[in-house]
Amino acid sequence: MSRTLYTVCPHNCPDTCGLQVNVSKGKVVAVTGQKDHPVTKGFICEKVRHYPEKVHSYERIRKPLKRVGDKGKNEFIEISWDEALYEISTKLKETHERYGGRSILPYSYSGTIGVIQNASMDRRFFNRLNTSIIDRTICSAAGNAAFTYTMGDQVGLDPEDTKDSAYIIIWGTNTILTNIHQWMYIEEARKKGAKLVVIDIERTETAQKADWFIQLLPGTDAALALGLIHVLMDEGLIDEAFIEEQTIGIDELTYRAKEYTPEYVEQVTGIPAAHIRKLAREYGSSKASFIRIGNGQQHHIGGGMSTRAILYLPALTGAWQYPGGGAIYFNLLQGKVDRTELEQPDLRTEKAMVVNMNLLGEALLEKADPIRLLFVYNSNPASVTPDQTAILKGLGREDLVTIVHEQTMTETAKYADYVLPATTAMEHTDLYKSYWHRYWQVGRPVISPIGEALSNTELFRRLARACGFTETCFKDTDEELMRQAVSSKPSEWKNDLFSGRVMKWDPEDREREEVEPWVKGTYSTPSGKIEFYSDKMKEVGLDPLPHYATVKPKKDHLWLITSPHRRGLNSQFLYQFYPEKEKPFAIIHPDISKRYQLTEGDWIVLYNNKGEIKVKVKIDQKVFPSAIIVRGIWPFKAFQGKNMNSLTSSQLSDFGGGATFFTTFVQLRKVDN
Ligand SMILES: Nc1nc2c(c(=O)[nH]1)N[C@H]1C(S)=C(S)[C@@H](COP(=O)(O)OP(=O)(O)OC[C@H]3O[C@@H](n4cnc5c(=O)[nH]c(N)nc54)[C@H](O)[C@@H]3O)O[C@H]1N2
Ligand SMILES: Nc1nc2c(c(=O)[nH]1)N[C@H]1C(S)=C(S)[C@@H](COP(=O)(O)OP(=O)(O)OC[C@H]3O[C@@H](n4cnc5c(=O)[nH]c(N)nc54)[C@H](O)[C@@H]3O)O[C@H]1N2
Ligand code: SF4
Ligand SMILES: [Mo]
Repeated sequence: MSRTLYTVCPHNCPDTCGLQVNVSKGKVVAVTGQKDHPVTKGFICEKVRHYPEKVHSYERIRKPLKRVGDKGKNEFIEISWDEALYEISTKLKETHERYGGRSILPYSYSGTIGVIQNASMDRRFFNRLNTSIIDRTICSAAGNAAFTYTMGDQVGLDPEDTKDSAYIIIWGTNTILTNIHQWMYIEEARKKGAKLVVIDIERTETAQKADWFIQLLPGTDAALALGLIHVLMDEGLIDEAFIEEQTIGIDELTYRAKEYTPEYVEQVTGIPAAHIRKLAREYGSSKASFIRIGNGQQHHIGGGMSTRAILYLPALTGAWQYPGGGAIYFNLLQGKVDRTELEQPDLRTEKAMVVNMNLLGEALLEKADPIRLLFVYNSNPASVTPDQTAILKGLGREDLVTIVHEQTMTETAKYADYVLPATTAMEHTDLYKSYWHRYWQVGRPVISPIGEALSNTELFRRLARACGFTETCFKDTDEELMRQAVSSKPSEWKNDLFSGRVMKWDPEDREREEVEPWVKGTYSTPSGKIEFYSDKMKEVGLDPLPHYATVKPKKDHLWLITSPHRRGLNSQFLYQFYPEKEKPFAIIHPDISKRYQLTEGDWIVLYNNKGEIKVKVKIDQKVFPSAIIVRGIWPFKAFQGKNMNSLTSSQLSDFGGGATFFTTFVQLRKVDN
């Protein structure tokens, strides 16, 4: 007999699904979608249906481990938690005393995006130690900055409204893979007659299902958006009243957009001018038009400007005013978490040194003011961060103390001095809030921790005690932390939430104007309006208007696009369940296979000034001829002791300090097996 329990998917995925978990004899035996969750509706992705194997995998770390072999060699002995806490707290205190808090770098990101396990007790702990902090730029920093400059915040539609959208553009996202429930709303809208356009460099699973697939050259989205703006203006397809009331800078924008004629944009993007005109006309003549802005167009050097230019489209047509009209990128504004109480920034008494997380390799190799202790949790930087060779070199430093809190022996954990066992969402408590839909939910453990695993909050509570921190905030329980995260919300709403209900924020529209600023037309930009022209950008030395900046591969160089894999979730899952069947491969266009005399199944080496990697070839028309696609962030055993992030660019985006994984260029040569 199994019991049916409920919790929430913790992964960095917009859908934040409610999960139905069957538990028998203390083990998770099946995971499916929660049927009465208004967005999940009983359906989840294939990855998480594999949770029983993931949670109970023999690969789970069960006890604290201490390194006995060389760094990176995966040689450890088991120690007790008492020993681990004593030794680690001693190292933290010693490092702090000798070199100052700035020599300690905590590195965490999105292993779980649950509110308290992602950021609460850990932040308090590191604030108290005055450590350095990371700038959290690896995912959407450039796009977020574009939203802030343009609309004042990360605003967006309620995805439930997109079932009423009349014209839909999926722009640089592979929605069927990366946001499956958005796809379900789009299907509903299409049944009611909506047209779907997909703009991508690859004819992806999502593109194949579109009414119209528009393929463009990588990194040219800003030019396309400006071309559409040009046509919308030229043909009077803009909403003058909305622009007058809710925006500033239309004259400057008009002047800028003049340069982007469809003929010029054709040369840049490879999209025929007639198609650019047609797209603008269709988009502009539909009121409730919706753009799902993806991260693919953003993970480029021009990612800030391209996101900003795309975001102008619903402001020009006034689409925001209509149910199902507008855009969604990362919906971060809705139902804010009370962060100050959770993270206690006042515990910090010194200004923190900030390290851009995309430049971790550089930071670890910095000699002048070195990082002496690295504390990794909730992330796998050796695998997911660009400039992998530098990171591995940094992690190999004999004088660096590395502590990793993890569920399994990741590429990062192999380099640790101490590896501490971490619980999964099945074993700990958390409060969940999506960055796409508007529902909140509490997840409580459905099984006991595997081995001696501890949650993030419990680890930092215990470390605080071991360090002798006496502030009462280090004693807060998970229940207290969750309540602090929503302290400003009404009690009846909270009572329902903590009793286990799936709760929408906000059913009574208490925050509507703030979450949907177009309702009243007041934005949190300096002018209070949508800023087509931004003085703030000018002040910091940026172009106050959007533009397209050329990035072209040199002769014989090809774009390398390492987009997400269906069976992976960033560095998790891939290779775990089908290690024999599942191998990475490089998808190339027939033009490239001809040029290099390659046939399907041949081996090639991809190389650039950062390194080289051997990979098997697949030939497919669906790729842009000048791009190679290798999907997924693979464990190193799938290649030769590294993965594609040993080739990806560590240059930062035009603004926001963002990652530019997809503006990577490689050359290729054929090799024997
Ligand atoms: N080449 C390339 N690289 C990329 C990307 C790409 O498209 N291409 N995408 C980038 C993007 S968008 C992102 S967001 C980043 C994501 O990078 P990460 O945030 O590092 O992503 P994950 O691999 O999901 O999670 C990291 C680790 O967290 C651990 N973990 C899970 N839950 C917990 C927990 O409760 N406690 C602790 N202590 N650990 C836990 C998991 O076991 C996993 O090893 O990767 C980036 N890297
Ligand atoms: N299955 C699965 N789901 C995931 C993840 C995963 O690893 N696996 N990761 C999660 C995370 S952290 C994130 S941030 C999201 C990301 O999910 P999305 O927002 O979908 O972004 P990406 O998948 O990075 O890229 C989407 C598409 O952009 C295309 N692309 C690349 N360059 C360009 C370009 O220059 N222009 C245009 N128009 N398109 C381009 C790629 O071909 C790809 O199809 O997905 C989340 N969901
Ligand atoms: S990974 Fe995404 S789609 Fe899959 S169960 Fe989790 S939230 Fe849902
Ligand atoms: Mo991400």
